[in-house]
Amino acid sequence: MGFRLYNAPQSTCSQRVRFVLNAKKLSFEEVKLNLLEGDQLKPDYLKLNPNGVVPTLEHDGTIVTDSTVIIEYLDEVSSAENFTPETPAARAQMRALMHFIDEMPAAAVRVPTFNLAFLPSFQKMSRDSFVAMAESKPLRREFMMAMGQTGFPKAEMDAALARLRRAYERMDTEIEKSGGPWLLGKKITLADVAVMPALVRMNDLGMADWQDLPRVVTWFANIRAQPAFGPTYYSGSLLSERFPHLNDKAAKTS
Ligand SMILES: N[C@@H](CCC(=O)N[C@@H](CS)C(=O)NCC(=O)O)C(=O)O
Repeated sequence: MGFRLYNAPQSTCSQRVRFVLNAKKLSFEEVKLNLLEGDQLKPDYLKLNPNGVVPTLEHDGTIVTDSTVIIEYLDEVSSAENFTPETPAARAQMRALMHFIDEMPAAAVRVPTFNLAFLPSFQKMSRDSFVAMAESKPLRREFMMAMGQTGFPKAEMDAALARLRRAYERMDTEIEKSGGPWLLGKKITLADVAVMPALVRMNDLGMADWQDLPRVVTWFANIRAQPAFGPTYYSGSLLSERFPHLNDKAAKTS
């Protein structure tokens, strides 16, 4: 089996896929795209992924897009280190959580990410180049225009942080209900993998707002201790490594 992953080191969606590939010990060719330079919007890449985003997986000629779809695909084609529960009821519960994760923390995390890390690059652009860049994005045009070159306003940043906080509280409730240590109980599932990058990102930004939720604190320590974590977050995968100005911000919580 030949796997080729088009992705970006710091992309949270890419990190989900790298984690599953690494956990399953599937070797893959990694094609790194520079998102700030617009590699994801080049015609050849848009043929693979018309949304103009990473990640995209190529597997023996089959193209799979969207990180949650890709990690489910990988779990279907490789039985090593299974991440999907056995019963239809538990699988439904996992997928429902993955939808919640995509709608809440995975979407909300883009606001602090853009405001704190990417904005300085966008501020250096002329208005015309910024608008042209935003308009060239099939999926994120409106998001980019809403942010503009001054960043999301405080109210929007606060709302995103509140949505993230509600997601940590939901994680806490799920872990309590399942008996933990993972979201669905004793075994790590794709739901844990799906939410992982949002927490890693917020921790990297010095905004790990779950310290009063001990179940989530333990969950975070557990996922970071997984053998697949190190190879997934290889050097250069954290935003603070690429944008050193982030290190001037609040001290890291953990
Ligand atoms: N639902 C998609 C979202 C993919 C996505 O938003 N990718 C971001 C990086 S995490 C991206 O490529 N952004 C490039 C851009 O906004 O131009 C998935 O989960 O794969």
